[in-house]
Amino acid sequence: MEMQVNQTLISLYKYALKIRMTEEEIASRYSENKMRCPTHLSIGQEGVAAAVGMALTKKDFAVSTHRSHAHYLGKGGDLKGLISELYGKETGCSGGMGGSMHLCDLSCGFVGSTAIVGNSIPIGVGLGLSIQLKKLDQVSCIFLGDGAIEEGVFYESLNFAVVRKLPVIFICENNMYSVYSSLRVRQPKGRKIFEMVEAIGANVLHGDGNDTYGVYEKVQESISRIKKGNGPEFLEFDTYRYREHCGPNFDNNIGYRTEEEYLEWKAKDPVLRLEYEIKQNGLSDLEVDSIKKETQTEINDAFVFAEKSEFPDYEESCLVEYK
Ligand SMILES: Cc1ncc(C[n+]2csc(CCOP(=O)(O)OP(=O)(O)O)c2C)c(N)n1
Ligand SMILES: [Mg+2]
Repeated sequence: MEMQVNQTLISLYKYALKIRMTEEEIASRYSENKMRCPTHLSIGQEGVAAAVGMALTKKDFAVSTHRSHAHYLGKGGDLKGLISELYGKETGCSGGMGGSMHLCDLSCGFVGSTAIVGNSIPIGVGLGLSIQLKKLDQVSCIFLGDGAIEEGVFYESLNFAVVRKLPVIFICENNMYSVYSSLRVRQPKGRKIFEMVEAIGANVLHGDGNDTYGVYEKVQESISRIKKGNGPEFLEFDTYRYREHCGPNFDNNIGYRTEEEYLEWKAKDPVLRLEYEIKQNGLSDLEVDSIKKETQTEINDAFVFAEKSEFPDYEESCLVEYK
């Protein structure tokens, strides 16, 4: 009997792999100095972005943070638009004037990302309010990190979303760090983020962010509860970034975290786990290799496109004229 191949698992793998390979390519070309914007990579954290992106529909809204390439691509954001944006070209998703931290693709509901930690949270809640007022069958998704929990605006926005029962899904990627500071020195000992949020009145879930299929199932269940009018949900997923906070390098040598911790997380790699799972599901090595080749071709094309594109018009890009 032919094995039933789980198409969802394959799609999750394709999304996660595309995010991983795109960011590996960015990292390997970064020193060419053609991408001149600060760049926060999600390598190691792809599972959540792939799963949430797949569980959302194109009509659903999403807003994100400084670390947003993965969220943008997971939601279906245009790859050429992303790479051109990093190159500062006019074909970039923000016209080449935003850079890595200001991504946007309205054609798939990715409303925007911003560099100010916590800044996009009230925007996502406002989008939720607009959905409720217009009685639309959509949700608004807010990606945030564990560091954004320390911003006052998080509490105001969450409180409002709870009181108004807004169709908002908060996705908190807990990678345990805010730049070089671990959670231990930033938040009270023993206090779990999701438990604290539950006390504020949202429905909460907590899970392994590197179990992509598990994240997908949790997000789907959550969205269906939100669409019944039950109010916002807050999902916290544990995960880990492999590289430095900002930039393409590794920085475990500078002392804020240990090589052992990094290796422990690497052993739980979300992309490799998906690859293992699809092979268990019946995909051959050859089929997996061809997915990788196709993905690399798409990425190479996007870089060629970006390099060939023009920079934005100087006059137009100078919004303020200094005399
Ligand atoms: C309001 C504000 N404060 C500080 C910063 C500097 N900053 C940029 S990213 C970052 C870390 C945020 O950590 P987290 O939310 O956990 O996201 P992660 O980088 O781990 O993905 C900080 C403090 C900022 N951009 N905005
Ligand atoms: Mg963090």
